[in-house]
Parts: sequence; structure tokens; C-alpha cells
Amino acid sequence: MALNLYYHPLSSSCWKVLIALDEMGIAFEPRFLDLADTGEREMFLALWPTGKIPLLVDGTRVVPETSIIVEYLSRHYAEPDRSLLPREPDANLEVRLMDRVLDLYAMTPMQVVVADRLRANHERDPIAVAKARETLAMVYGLLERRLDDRPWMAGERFSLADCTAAPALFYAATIVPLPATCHRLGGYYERLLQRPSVARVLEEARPYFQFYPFREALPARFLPAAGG
Ligand SMILES: N[C@@H](CCC(=O)N[C@@H](CS)C(=O)NCC(=O)O)C(=O)O
Repeated sequence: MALNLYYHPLSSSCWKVLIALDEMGIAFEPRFLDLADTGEREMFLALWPTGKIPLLVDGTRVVPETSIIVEYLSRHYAEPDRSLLPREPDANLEVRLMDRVLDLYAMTPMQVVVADRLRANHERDPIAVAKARETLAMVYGLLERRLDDRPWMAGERFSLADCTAAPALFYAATIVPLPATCHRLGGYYERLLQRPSVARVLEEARPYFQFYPFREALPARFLPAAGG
């Protein structure tokens, strides 16, 4: 039975799983989800009440939460040499640590600022936004130190942590630019963008970037083609 992935091409969390699927070479049925559509939203909430995307459905099994989805796919569908979670316990812990750091201190504050920008003026929360911006600046410094001379976020091999880093840093950099002093982070970010699995999600998202509230801060090379 086919693996179904409910997703939207602009969603950072969905990129994390799309990149993982691509890296592991796992075939799936893409289910484009429009949460603004009442019917689709009700159907989706019946599957998973948080209403958060992406969501993997494997036959009768519903698999939510990006890190769990990637771990599930790694265990049940990946060829052993393509798994995104190392078997060796300490290497595995490092991947999971960096996945948590990126989700909690890059992805989440980035989403706080984006969600705030989408609200009406009187519903905005400048204190939460300032705190989220501070967290992004903090995590850039943390990542710069942690990267040391690693090519990828958790070591020599591309892993779950890089699947998280790509969307988190791509969107976070439109809110708080990566500091020029963070040389390792800057080099890593460029390596990520050139990774074919990452380039593919960027390409699929390109027609939707016009709906991104910080679109003016997107790197010009990712903007929709003029007239397109
Ligand atoms: N912790 C969740 C976060 C997923 C998440 O934040 N998804 C966003 C899109 S990037 C979403 O579904 N937003 C819709 C909403 O909150 O209504 C995960 O890792 O799966």
C-alpha cells in the first residue's frame, strides 16, 4: 500500500520530511493539503487533531511529527546505508540533539515571527517576536561553534539534523540574516542549498513564495520568475 504524505509545498516542516524521503529514495503519494479549505481541514483534523502538517499515513497507521516520521521511514523503508539516523548510539544521539536544537531554537522561533506577521496589527505580539529574533541570533552562534569542521550538521554524513536545518535556516535567514562572522554556518548553509534534495523542495516551493510574508527578504535566486 502506498505511503501518503499530506503536505504543502511552502511549509518548512513539510520540507524536512520531503528532503528525508528524497535522500532515502522512498516513493510516496503526495497529498497536497489546503488547510484554508473547510472540508479538507475537517478531514485532516479527523486524522490528526493538532492539524499540523506534514502527516504520513501508511495504510491504517497515522504517523505524525516530522522527527518521528523520518525515524519511522528510516526504520521501516530505508536501505540500511541510506538511513538518516546512525545506528551507533553516540552518533545517533548527536543527530537527535541537533534535530531538537534546530526544531526548538530555529524552526519554532522562525514560525513565531512568520505567524505574527500574518496577523492583523492589533493581534501582533512584539515581545514574543523580539524574543524569537533573539533566539535565532543565539542559535546561529551555537551552530557556528557546533559545526566546527564538520561538513554536515551532526558529522560526516547527511542526516535527519540536516533535513531540519535546511528549511529552518532558509526561512530564519529571511528574518535574522546569518551573520557574516559565522563563516562555518555560512558555508554549511550554501552546501545545504546545493544539495539536490534541498534544491528540489526549493523549486517546488518557488511558485508559492509570493505568499510568504517575508518574500522581500528571500534571496533573489529563489524568487518566482518575473511574470510567473
Ligand atoms: N512539531 C510539528 C510542527 C509542524 C508544523 O508546525 N507545521 C505547520 C506548517 S510548517 C502547520 O501545520 N501549520 C498549520 C497550523 O498550525 O494550522 C512537526 O515537527 O511535525
